[in-house]
Amino acid sequence: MQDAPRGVRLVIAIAGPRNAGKSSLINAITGQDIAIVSETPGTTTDPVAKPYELLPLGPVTFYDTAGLDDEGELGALRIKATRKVLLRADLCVLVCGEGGLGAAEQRLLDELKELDLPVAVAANKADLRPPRPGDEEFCRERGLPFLPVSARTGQGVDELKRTLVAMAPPEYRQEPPLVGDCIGEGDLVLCVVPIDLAAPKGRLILPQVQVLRDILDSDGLGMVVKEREIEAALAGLARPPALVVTDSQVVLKVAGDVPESVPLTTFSTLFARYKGDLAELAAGAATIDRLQDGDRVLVAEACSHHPVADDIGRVKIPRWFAQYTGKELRFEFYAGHDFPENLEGFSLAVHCGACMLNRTEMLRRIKECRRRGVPITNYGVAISKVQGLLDRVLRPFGLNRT
Ligand SMILES: Nc1nc2c(ncn2[C@@H]2O[C@H](COP(=O)(O)OP(=O)(O)OP(=O)(O)O)[C@@H](O)[C@H]2O)c(=O)[nH]1
Ligand SMILES: [Mg+2]
Repeated sequence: MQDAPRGVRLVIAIAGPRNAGKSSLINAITGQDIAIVSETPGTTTDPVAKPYELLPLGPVTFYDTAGLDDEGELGALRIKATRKVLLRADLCVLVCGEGGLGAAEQRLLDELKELDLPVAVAANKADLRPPRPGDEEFCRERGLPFLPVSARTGQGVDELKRTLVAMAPPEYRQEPPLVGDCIGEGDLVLCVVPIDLAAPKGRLILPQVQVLRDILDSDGLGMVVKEREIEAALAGLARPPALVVTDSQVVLKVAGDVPESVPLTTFSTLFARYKGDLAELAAGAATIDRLQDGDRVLVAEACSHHPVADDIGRVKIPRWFAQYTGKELRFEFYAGHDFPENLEGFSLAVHCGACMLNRTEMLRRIKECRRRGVPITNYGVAISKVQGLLDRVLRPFGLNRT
């Protein structure tokens, strides 16, 4: 747990006035006596990091901090250190004790909201007296979670943990499964991998390898064929595969060869779910139906590779889009780590499969598109859409979603 890279650990800052019970609350959350507690205000003087496994989220770091109402010259320095922790945190819990939310705490809450920092208010010492209705109302008006808790009795602590998990930015929630949730032990998955000009010499590409590995991790049976061998492969099987996963570029042919009763999806659809947000990318693909003559479509790739003759992003996508929509679209190609500045002018962004990006980065791009009002989809989902097969390749997840 201690080995999780810093970047993937969610940082949760615990702040509030002295003696509110910040250190006690960290102990109550973690179920350990790791933070020093005393009835003397000003016990915690420096920010202290406490690693913890907050399930189902994963590794997090709680920061215990000095009271925000500390006094004197040293107090001012401590407050400064606490604020620094707050500014770098992913989430914040404002703990208040007997005094409830004072003017200083109210100001801080407004400031944190301004900074877009998700914050929950823990009204601690609920065993001594009920929280003040005015405090709850203050939080409700601002859409902030307000939880009566007691570090002493444990009241409300589980609810606080659940709230923190729900508040975490989506990229910190546990990785969704790749394919394992769609198959059971002993199930056969038929993978269709075309070996064409774009295929690298002597190896499979990373998404194919990852899917095969996930099948093995799930105690499934993986079988790999080229698109020409599907019929022969199916004919030789004693029972139909539990799932067929194909490269999107040949999805039309594969859909013809695989009976409707056999679940079919594409590597890109699996990765849209695993690396991004399948619902959002599918909604983005649906906007292809609304494209008009002259609309600008951004084709974005995470890494720059030398384009080959039938390059998927530069050649095949524009051709398939033109055939499907019958419109004169203007495609612009972009490779690199950031989206272009003037993203607003695009009617749609079509992103590559993001095999070189991690989930956090891909979700950041999806978020950026959403904030700037540009629908986004990815290569594979878009290809299934323009081949008329989007519903079919999404179906396995509808059936297996719990
Ligand atoms: N009754 C009751 N007492 C509590 C509760 N939580 C903390 N206390 C007591 O409040 C006092 C202060 O607790 P701490 O956890 O040290 O408070 P803190 O916010 O970390 O204080 P500083 O580090 O001094 O800023 C201690 O005497 C705790 O035992 C609670 O839920 N109920
Ligand atoms: Mg303390």
